[in-house]
Amino acid sequence: MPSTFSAPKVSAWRMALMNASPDRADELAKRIAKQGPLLQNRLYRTYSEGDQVEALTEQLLAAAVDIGLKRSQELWDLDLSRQSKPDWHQQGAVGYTAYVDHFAGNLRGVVDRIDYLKSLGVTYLHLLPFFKAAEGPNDGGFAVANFEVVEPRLGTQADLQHLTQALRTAGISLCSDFVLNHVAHDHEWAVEARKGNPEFQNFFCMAHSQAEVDAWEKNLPQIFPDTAPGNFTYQPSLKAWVWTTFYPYQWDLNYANPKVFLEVVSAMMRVANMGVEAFRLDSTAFLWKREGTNCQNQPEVHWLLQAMRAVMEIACPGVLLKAEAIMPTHQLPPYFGLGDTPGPECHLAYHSSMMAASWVALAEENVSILQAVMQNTPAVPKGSAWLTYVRCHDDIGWNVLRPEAQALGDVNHQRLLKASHFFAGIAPGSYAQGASFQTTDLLTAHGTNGMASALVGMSTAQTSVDLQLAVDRLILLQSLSYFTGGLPLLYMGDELGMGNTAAEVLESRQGPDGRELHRPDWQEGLAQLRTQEGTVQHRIFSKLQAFAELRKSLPAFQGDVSVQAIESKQPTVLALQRGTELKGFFNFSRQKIDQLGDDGLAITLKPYGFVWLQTCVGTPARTLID
Ligand code: OTU
Repeated sequence: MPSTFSAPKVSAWRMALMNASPDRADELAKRIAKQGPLLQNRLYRTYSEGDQVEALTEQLLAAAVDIGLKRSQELWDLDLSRQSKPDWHQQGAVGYTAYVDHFAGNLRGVVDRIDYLKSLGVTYLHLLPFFKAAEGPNDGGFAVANFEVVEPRLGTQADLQHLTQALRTAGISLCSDFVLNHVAHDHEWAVEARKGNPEFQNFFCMAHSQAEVDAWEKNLPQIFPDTAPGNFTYQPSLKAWVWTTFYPYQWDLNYANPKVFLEVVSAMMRVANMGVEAFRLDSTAFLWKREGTNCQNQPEVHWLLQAMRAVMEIACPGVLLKAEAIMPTHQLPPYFGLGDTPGPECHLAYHSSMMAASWVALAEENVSILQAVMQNTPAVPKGSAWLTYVRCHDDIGWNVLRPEAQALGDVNHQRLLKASHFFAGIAPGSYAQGASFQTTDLLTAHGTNGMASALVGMSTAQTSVDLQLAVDRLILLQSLSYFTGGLPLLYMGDELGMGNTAAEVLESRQGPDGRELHRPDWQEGLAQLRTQEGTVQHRIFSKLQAFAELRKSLPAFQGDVSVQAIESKQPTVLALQRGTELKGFFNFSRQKIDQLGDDGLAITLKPYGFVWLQTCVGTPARTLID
């Protein structure tokens, strides 16, 4: 296929700078001087062919300059202030994630919830995909038909603009998903491809024979083995199999074609100019396909993310990049630019292993896997931070824990299987009311669905003692997330102990996706209870408020301060050290633990209790919260 690239005769971005106001031109030129060589280097590593890389660099720089020049004065100034204070997002950050429709009906409704978010100390709001989604089933908006047009069901471009402004005034950054790996089958690129346009056919990954499909499949895992088996979908109009890692209507993009990278990054920058301050880079791990591998976490993924970061640093340096790579612990650090593919990469990354392991610890009343995960978690580079969470809109995936389980002697992942049965409520003695996800084979652990409150036993509690224990479990998990994270993220409803989606609502939802179980609609009644002392809602909500306050007030909670597992005398207790002055103890058992610790520390933890301590040399340890 002939390259669509050729280097322009006169550099477009140099021309643009010459015609721009001197202050912006100077600043953009400075940023290009700093980031340009890095950008070009990462593109060389990815695409190797010289001419092509030079042309691509030129076009990316032209796009970045264009965005920089068009940035509103407010956003331009924000960039400058964040450049001079790169740790702006590091202190006291608290995140919240929600579907726009379930949370507030539409984007305008979200504006009305800002005070509520502020009362929880939220500084970062991730709204699940709100750009135009595929007609029909669309994976909760993750099948994106247009990267830049707001989904009409949820509002207009003006509503988005208004929301970003209102959030910013309240000190909250809006995070938007940016689905990097695929587009919807009715995105114009896919439509053009189906019409026979070779330029757009080259935007997608395709196989041209069953044998080719089989050769790839040999090494590929399946994300939705029950509802979307396989990784390819035959397209009669193309006489080819389109690569579809997720659902058949989500077509994987071909990043081996530099045009794809250019188009995607350009669209992302235009969205940044709408006032979005952070991007959740969905399914980052899958962007590069390489024969003979599982096509995940390939080095090119990191070179491309670093190139993306460099472009964003030129156009809109105040914007954060967050990696969504639901991968085993040892695969995560490279998304911060650590390891064999070094360089500035994402500011934030989901710690999915810590999340899953904290649930295993609860099921087993044993912290060994969780402790191993913490031991395998390196300190993050300056300016970056782990995103910690208890639940999100997806299932809890157990397979990310295989390496730790295996290293502890669980070669067949029986412990993970047991945990998944426990939370599906099918293990004897289980208090949980979740459901297995993509697991028709009961002998494999894939994922578990359910709202946190249902998984900790709030919905099965028969007595006030049961309920108390269930709430304690929920608070324990949140206390770990808030203690450990640089950005702890709450999933809508968990701050109120909201239960699973009601059965009749589930029936009305489109598509057979089990994850709808934990996508309930907002319940105003529960929200009202949060201010009434003695209610479960008040207990949970006020605890979260207290966590947020502490995180704001102590420098040791800065996002890049390292957290380490320290010796714990009890197999049910996780002990952590944060920086030099904080310690946290988390009891995952229903037994009270007496006299934990040494060094003069005599700690008692109630069932599912925890404590955060401030320990300064020479003074007795001070309890911050328990
Ligand atoms: C992400 O998910 C999204 O969070 C899901 O909601 C989407 O369905 C998916 O991408 C496709 O866009 O592995 O790194 O429940 O954990 O699909 C990408 C399984 C992912 C998800 C998994 C995840």
